[in-house]
Amino acid sequence: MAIINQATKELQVKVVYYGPALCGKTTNLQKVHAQVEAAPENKGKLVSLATSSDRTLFFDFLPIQAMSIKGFKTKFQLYTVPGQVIYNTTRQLVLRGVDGIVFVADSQYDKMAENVECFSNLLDNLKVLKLNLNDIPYVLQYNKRDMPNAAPVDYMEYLLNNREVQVPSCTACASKCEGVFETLNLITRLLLQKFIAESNRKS
Ligand SMILES: Nc1nc2c(ncn2[C@@H]2O[C@H](COP(=O)(O)OP(=O)(O)OP(=O)(O)O)[C@@H](O)[C@H]2O)c(=O)[nH]1
Ligand SMILES: [Mg+2]
Repeated sequence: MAIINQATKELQVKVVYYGPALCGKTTNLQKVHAQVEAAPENKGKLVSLATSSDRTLFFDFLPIQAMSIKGFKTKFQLYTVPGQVIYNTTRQLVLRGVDGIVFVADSQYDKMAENVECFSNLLDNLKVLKLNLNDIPYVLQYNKRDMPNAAPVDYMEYLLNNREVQVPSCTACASKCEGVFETLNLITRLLLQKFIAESNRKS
């Protein structure tokens, strides 16, 4: 449910980075923030709520201003959920009103079970919110490609990108800022396509 403000001609979109513990969600936002900060027209501040030794306990939030489209100024709000299983209620809270999802998977072989479990947890949490992933644009990021025990991309596609419609995916090494903006571009493109299709249908 993107917020469209006809008066101010603004489109506000909420993107949630979802994935298992320590897969690199917060790192993605930190890298985006570092670039956004360097651009003077952008005043987005990264807010990390309640972290303890680098673990997200509530969520991170980063607002960024994107391009104008069809006369609308688009504002993206990027959120991360806490990956730790005990914070599931918080994950549901952060997912409320989500427009697009980036599922960040950890490429290390020994994290595959956690990736798969987390993806099914995402479906469960959406169901609790009466949402369906079929209606929500989402992309997959295979992060930590630099790790020596990284699983082949094909295998990760087989495990995680196996729904009726395959979605865009990309590899990343978020800590080196590789793949971070590619991922953001993928989800942005899907969301803007949806917005344009919907506004064409209405007009
Ligand atoms: N080697 C490697 N390390 C990474 C990469 N991306 C992130 N990390 C590291 O992984 C650790 C966890 O990253 P975070 O971004 O805090 O993970 P998170 O998904 O936000 O974790 P939670 O908040 O607990 O859910 C940090 O030490 C990062 O520096 C990567 O691509 N490669
Ligand atoms: Mg985090």
